[in-house]
Amino acid sequence: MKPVDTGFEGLALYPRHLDEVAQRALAAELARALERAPPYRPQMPRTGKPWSIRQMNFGPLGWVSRPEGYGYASRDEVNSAPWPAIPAALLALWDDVAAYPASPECCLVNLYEQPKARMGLHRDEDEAALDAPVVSLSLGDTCVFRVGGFARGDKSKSFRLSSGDVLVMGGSSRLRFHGVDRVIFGSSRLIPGGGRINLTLRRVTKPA
Ligand code: MD3
Ligand code: FE
Repeated sequence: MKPVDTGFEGLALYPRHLDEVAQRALAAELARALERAPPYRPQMPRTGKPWSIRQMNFGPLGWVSRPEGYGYASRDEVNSAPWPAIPAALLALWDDVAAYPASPECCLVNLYEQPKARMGLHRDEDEAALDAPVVSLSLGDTCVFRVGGFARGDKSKSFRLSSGDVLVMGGSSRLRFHGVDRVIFGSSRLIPGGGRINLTLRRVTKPA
């Protein structure tokens, strides 16, 4: 399917890229994986303030936020284990839409489990491979997310991301500010108990 025009060069939205059956299968696989590798609540650098979402990672590198700072780590220090492998369905999704000659190294799992859960305006800029796009899949409740410019105060535009939607942020949009303003709780029945799961795939290191 062709992406819809977002009005931002390099920012492509694929509505319902995953159908209901694929969404259910992936949600079930994630539930099993997250039972063995429990998500944790990240903390803000310096202040240690807890985030409103919980996170987990799949893949050789995981993105972490700790009082000591944030960045990529090769192990899960909270669960004292390597991060689990990226599910095959997500590697296939990357191959479908990323148009990049190497695999993703990180799949960050963001869990929006309560009505107050949000993600403040930020840029994804901890990766050396800034030529690779960021590929993001939404599951469960719809969210309102915001894409801005290259400085914090630039004008922004908001979009809805619903279950099965895939967003590709590449080219000149790779370093735009973005965030999740709110989740519309109860808008989907995919996840038992409600909420939203975001899976964000990233290439971190430059391919050899
Ligand atoms: C637009 N996650 O994990 S995905 C993140 O839905 C993150 O949980 C959000 O931002 C979430 O870093 C938003 C959509 C997204 C991701 C990256 C972008 C939109 C973007 C980069 C540039 C522009
Ligand atoms: Fe982000």
